[in-house]
This record gives sequence, C-alpha cells and structure tokens, in this order.
Amino acid sequence: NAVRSAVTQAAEVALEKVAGLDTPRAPGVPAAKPPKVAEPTKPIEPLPPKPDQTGPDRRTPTGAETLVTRDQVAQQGKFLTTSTGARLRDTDHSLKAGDRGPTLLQDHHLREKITHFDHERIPERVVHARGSGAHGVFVGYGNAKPICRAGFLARGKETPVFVRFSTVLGSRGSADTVRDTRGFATKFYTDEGNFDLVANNIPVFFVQDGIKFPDIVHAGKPHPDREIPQAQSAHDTFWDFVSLHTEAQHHTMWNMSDRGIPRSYRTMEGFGVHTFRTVNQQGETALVKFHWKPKLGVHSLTWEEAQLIGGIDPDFHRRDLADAIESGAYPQWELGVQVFEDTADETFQGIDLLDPTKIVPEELAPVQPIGLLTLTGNTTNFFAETEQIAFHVGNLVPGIDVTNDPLLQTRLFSYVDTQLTRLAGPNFNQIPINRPHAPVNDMFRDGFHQHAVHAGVAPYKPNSLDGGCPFHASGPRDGAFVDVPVRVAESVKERDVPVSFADHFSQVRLFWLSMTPVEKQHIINAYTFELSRCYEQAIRERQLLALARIDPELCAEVATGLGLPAPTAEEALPVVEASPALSQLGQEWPTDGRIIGIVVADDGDLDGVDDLVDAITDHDMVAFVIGPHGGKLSNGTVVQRTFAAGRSVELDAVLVAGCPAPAPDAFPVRDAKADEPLAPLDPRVRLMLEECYRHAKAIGAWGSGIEALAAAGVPVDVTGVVTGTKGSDVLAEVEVLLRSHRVWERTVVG
Ligand code: HDE
Repeated sequence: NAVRSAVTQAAEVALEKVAGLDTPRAPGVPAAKPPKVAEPTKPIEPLPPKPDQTGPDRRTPTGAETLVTRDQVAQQGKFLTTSTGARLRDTDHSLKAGDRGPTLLQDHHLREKITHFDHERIPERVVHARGSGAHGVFVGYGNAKPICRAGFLARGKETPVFVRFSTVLGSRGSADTVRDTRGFATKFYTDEGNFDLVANNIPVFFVQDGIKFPDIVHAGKPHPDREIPQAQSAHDTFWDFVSLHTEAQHHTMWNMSDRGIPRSYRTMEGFGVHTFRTVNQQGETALVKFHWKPKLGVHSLTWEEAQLIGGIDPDFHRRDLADAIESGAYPQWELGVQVFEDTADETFQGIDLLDPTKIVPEELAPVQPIGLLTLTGNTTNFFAETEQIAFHVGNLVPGIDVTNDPLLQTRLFSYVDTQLTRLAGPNFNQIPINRPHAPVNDMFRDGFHQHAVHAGVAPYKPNSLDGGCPFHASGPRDGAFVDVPVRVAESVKERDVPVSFADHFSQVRLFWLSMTPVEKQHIINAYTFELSRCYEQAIRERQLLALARIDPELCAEVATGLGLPAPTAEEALPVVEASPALSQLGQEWPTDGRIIGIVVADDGDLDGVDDLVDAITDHDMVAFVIGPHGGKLSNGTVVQRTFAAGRSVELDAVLVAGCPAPAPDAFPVRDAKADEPLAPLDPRVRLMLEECYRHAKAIGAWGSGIEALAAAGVPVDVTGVVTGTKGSDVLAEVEVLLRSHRVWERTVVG
C-alpha cells in the first residue's frame, strides 16, 4: 500500500502540471481538424437477431459457455474500437502526410484493420470443404438400454447437437448439387462428453484400408495441372482409380445412383459406415451400424435439375436447409441401429462387419429407431460455427467404442491431425462451437490460441501439490469411458487384408438388382455421362469391364451410349438376392416443406389464387406465386417469383392458373414457337412447364392454364397431369401425387 500511494501521489503532481495545456505542436502546424466527411451512417435502432439465431448471452448457440457477451461480438455496441478497446474517431480515412500525401506506417489502426483482413481465411477442409450447418436437439427413446449405456440415449433425454452436411470433393465455394457423396456429421454435446457421429449419405466407402484414402481423394479432386474439373467425379483420374481399384465399385455405384444428387439435405439418409461396438451397464457388448432415417423420406434431384441448379442457385441445399429452419419446418431424422451379436469372427450371415465396402441388407437386420434428431436453429455466424467445428470419430462416450475396421482405425488418427493445420494448433476444442457441455478437467496446457487461464501448479499426475487433483473416474458408476477388453494380440504383424474382404462385386450387383427400372435408367445415364467426359479410351474400356462383372445389361447400355463394344466378364456373375429397402421409390412420405409454384397471368383467372396459397401454407407446404412482374397482381396477390427469376428446378409441383402471353421485351431474340397456331405463351413459362413435365413433377391446371399446358406441349391425359375447373380440386390431387415425390409412371421407363 505504501508503494501504491507514493506512485499515486507522483502521478497527481504530474497531472497538475499538464492540466490545461494545449497538445504541444510545432510552430506553424494547425491543431487537429475534425474529419471533413461526417459519419456516413446515422445511429438507428439495430435489428434484433433472427428468432432461430438467438442464443443466451453468456453461452454460444450450442450452449457452451463463452467469454464474451453477445453485444460484445455483434455490431451493436455504441462505439467502434480497436481490438484492444481504444475508441476510434475515424475508420474511413488512413493517416497520411497531408490529405493527398503518402500513407504513414505509423497508422496502427490501418495496419491492424488490414492485417486482420489479410488473415481472415483459414485452410479449407482437405475433403468436405463445402458444408452447411445447423443446431438442433436429439431426444433418446430409451430402448437402446439393453445394448448401450450411453446416457444421451436414455428415454426422453434431450441433448443439444450441431450437424454439418457437406459435399466431399469441391472447394468451399463449389455448387451444392454436384454428383458426389454427402457428409452428415453430428456433434452431440452430451453430459458425458462430446460424441461425434461423422457419417455419410452412402453406407459404404471406396477403400477398405485408410492408407488408401489419399489415393482416392487425389483421384477424385481436380487434376493437379489445371485444377479442373471442380467438385465432380466425371474425369479421367477418378475413373482411372476406381476401375483399377475394384473395391471402389460399390461406393461408385451408389454415387451414380440418385443418392449422388439429393433433393435436399432434409431428404437424405445418413450412415455411420463402420461397425461400432456398444457396451451396456453390465459390460456386455454388441456390434452396431448407425443409420439416420429422414422423416421426409429419401428423395433426389434429376440429373438435369442438378446441373441447372449448379448455375441457377449454387447454394440450393444450404438455402433449403436454412429456409426450412427459419420457417419452422424443422427437419427431422430418426437415429437407428442394426444390431449384431459380437461374435469372435465379427461377421453376420457371411458378411464381414469390419469391411466398410459392405452393407448388411435391412431385410436381414432391420434398422431399429433409438432416438429423434430435430434441427431447430440456424447458425449465427457461419465461420465461427460451420467452418470452425471440428469433428472426430474418436470423440466417443461411455457405451460406444470402435472396432478394428481398418478404415475407422486410420480415421481415429486423421481427424485430430487435420485440425492442427486447419485450426492452427492443438486447442481447437476450446473454440466455442467445439466446447463440450460436460465439465472439462484436462491437463493439456499452453499451445497456440490457449484461451483458458489454468490455475494450480501441478498439471501432472500423480501430484501432491494440487491435492492430487484431478482423480480418475473409477468405472461405469462414475461415468468413466471403459475401453472394451477385446482380444487383439494373437496375430502376426503384417501388411495384408483378410480373405473375407476380397469380394468386390457381389454387393454392387445386389444394389443394382434392388433398383426399380427408373432408378436403373438413371444409373445407366450417370455412368454414360461420366465416362463420356473421360478422354482416355483405355479408362472407359476398363470401367466397362468392371460393369460387365456387375451386370451385362448395365454394361451393354453404357457401352451403347459410349459407342463401344460391351465386354463380357470372364467369371460367373455373383448370385445375390435383391434388397428392396435400397430403392428410394415406391413409398409415400409427408409433403411438409414441398414447394408448389402457381403460374399466374395478369389477365388470367386470379380468383382464388390467394386461397390456394393459404391452403398450401396450411398444409405445411410452401407456395410461390410466379408472375410476369414483381410486386402485386391486379387483384392484390403478391408475386414471389417473376418469370425472369423463377425456374422450374425450385419447384416440387406446379399449378397453372393462367396462360401468360409473351412479354414483348422478355426475349430480344424472336421466339419461333410463339408463332405456332396454339395459344401464345411466354417462352419462360413454356420452359418451366416443359421442364416440370420432363422432371416427372406433378402438374395441375384449370381455366386458361389448360391452354398453357397445350402451348407448352404438355399432354393432359397422362398420369401426374391434373386438370379441373377449380384450383382447390386440382391442388388436392397434386398433393396426393407429391406424397410419392415424383410421377415416374409417366416417364418412358416408368
Ligand atoms: Fe472423413 N475426413 N476420412 N470420412 N469425413 C474429414 O476431417 C478421413 C471417411 C467425413 O463436416 C477430414 O475435419 C480419412 C468415411 C465427413 O467437418 C479428414 C478417411 C466417412 C467429414 C478426414 C476418411 C467420412 C469428413 C477433413 C479414411 C463416412 C466432414 C476435415 C480413413 C463415415 C466433417 C476434417 C465436417 C472429414 C479424413 C473416411 C466422413 C481429413 C483419413 C468412411 C462427414 O480428417
């Protein structure tokens, strides 16, 4: 205290001396001027955060504690400051030697602002760079108790989650609708620590051993010389690898199927791929495969839609997810498990459960639902949450353990390692989105970006200086993670693969045989498209040979498309039974969130359009009124999409309430078809109707809308095209059609 008061007294004396003095300046130099340009924005009341983005003040949106309050991190405080808290008088002009002079190095604020900006980007993920995330909650059903003691699966237990969906091959800014595998990674912030289920929308993988992961990724990524093509597999290096490396054929077939182009993240299944080992309270183990089943059913785009959307709305899936959550149409999935006895050979009915290129058909082992995931909140800040989230298959909770699947074993190493570069150091679990909700009491210290101020002097064990703390949890009673004691040491150290992994073709054939004719046609089209984009004849021929080993019809059709002879397989085709559960078609699903367009003309039958919009909304679907111009129509109906901005690919079904004539200025190029003896129709509407028809969407029309169908060449006497006298009757029929997603029956192969 004596020292402190001496210092204070000295400071008071000094202050008295300078009080009242002007800022010293050299002779002839004017006093500091106020800025010539006034603050460009006048203070106004800030907008409140969107309802689905609000988070409690001292917590991150996931619920983990954060060090700063919401106001401190938003653009809402009163004064702009430097990062060290000094208030700024001007952030719009750099400090210069005269208003036309060179900029001065001493302008600390300028340097801080630019330096921070220069370092705003971090390395994107080496795979799964393009992603979209959302917050949600998982509720356990409680029925998993006999096989798994994880607390978050208990009946009615609510656990916050963050889910990140992604494509695999493309860069951060690539299009959402490319043909690719999708990631479906979930972080459960459980009371027992974080559990990450880092899944895909395809249940098998390209390689059986993690050591080959860089090979498949290098083959799938753009060519290293020119860095093309972006975000797709339709190129030589991909097909070179998968045709040589036949264990990749199963995953590739899934990619070529409609699973490679999902309609929405909301209509995708998810698969943990590997077999995991679960443990119950008594220490008994089981083997399980995890599945996510979407409440809205599995549904895909058509290939033409996927390509069009790539240009029209590259953020299609990201937008769809965010819009659905914002509107309160919360997407849901049930978590399910296929359960197998934990036998010494880890096989089930001849299928090696450690082989990640194999599924177990649901007909042999049904998927049993054990909980419900609901996504309820959008991100507040994409970078802080979706970009900085770090998943890791090794984030396990008591009751769930890994198996010896050689792909999973490598993943256990990779997911921590990759964050060291991407998130710059070992403290990434302190980033708010990664913070567990369970108390953390580790002895990891220091390192880049250390945010904790650890107390105590003994971050080692055993210690006596910190009272011996912290202590080991003793077992299940204390909630400790217990490694399952599995026997491992009876073998020889070797680089080899089990004989049971050698069959690369029977399950590919199983998948092919399980498809309906429409789905088979899509697969044929996809192989033909992709191989047509390869330059090397030898690669196409080699892949055709692989197709011959799967199915001669598939091979012949693709070969015809490529203009090549179809090879014959040397060995007999594998004998397998189809698994109807693999088909996406043939079921009915809720129509929640489906988008119905209503095409209107200013002079058409506008009566009842507003009622239709209400009816669609009441049924939890979305209505887009598509009109010739923005704003309102003559009867006051609000237009959501103009003919100029709307495209069929956004819609799940279309209703036509009028026959809009071509707008004189819409297309400067003469439209030949407008001169045909049919009712003249705006060419953009014609395109929309043609596309909806081609993409097997339900179409409804009444009044002059029926003339529009005729002008667009859409037949009215086929399945899935509904005409009537009243819009409400037509809507009712269209809604029924929507339950099966599309009207494949009216297509050539339907
Ligand atoms: Fe990944 N994977 N992976 N993977 N993976 C990554 O981790 C890796 C595999 C999956 O939204 C990376 O943080 C190896 C299978 C998803 O942030 C990286 C192997 C499955 C995501 C990595 C696999 C996946 C990743 C890149 C073979 C389905 C996105 C950035 C041994 C079950 C997670 C990162 C997110 C991300 C490595 C195979 C799914 C490099 C070495 C099989 C959904 O660590």
